[in-house]
Amino acid sequence: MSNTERTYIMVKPDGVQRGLVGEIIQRFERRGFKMIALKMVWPTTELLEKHYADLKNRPFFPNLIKYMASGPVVAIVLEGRDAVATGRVMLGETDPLKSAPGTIRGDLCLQVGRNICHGSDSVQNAEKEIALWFPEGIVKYTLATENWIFE
Ligand code: IDP
Ligand code: MG
Repeated sequence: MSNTERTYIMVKPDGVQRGLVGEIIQRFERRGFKMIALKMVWPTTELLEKHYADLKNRPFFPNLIKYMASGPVVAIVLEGRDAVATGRVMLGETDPLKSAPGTIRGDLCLQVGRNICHGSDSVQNAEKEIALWFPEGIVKYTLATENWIFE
């Protein structure tokens, strides 16, 4: 399978509280992505500051960390064809109001500070995020449907 990538997807605290974990996972499963890591974690501010290190000089950074530390998140690693770029397309724009209907943010939320789900923006950042959130590693297995998803 060419262009196989891994991406880090995270249901944010608002997504968990609003009962959207199943809906979000289902969209990726039905698309054909293989889930190779999954856990619930209440992240520390230290972990979140590492995850969002690129944004530390932005005015919204303190609120972002507060929001992300306000409850448990669901951390997911997905594998599949062009997983990083396709994950971002399925997520929609950072601002839910600019997100097309049919995307996760375009269908399920309304405000940038409560945009329910994270997805890695590059293969390099995906690798960093997966190492940060899953130091224990991912699960290796064969997906029985692989030959029905890829020719
Ligand atoms: P992304 O999540 O679409 O990759 P980033 O620019 O990486 O967007 O920003 C990370 C997160 O920070 C966003 O998902 C959102 O929760 C929050 N954020 C980004 N821009 C703003 C803003 O202008 N106001 C409030 N929160 C923001
Ligand atoms: Mg980002």
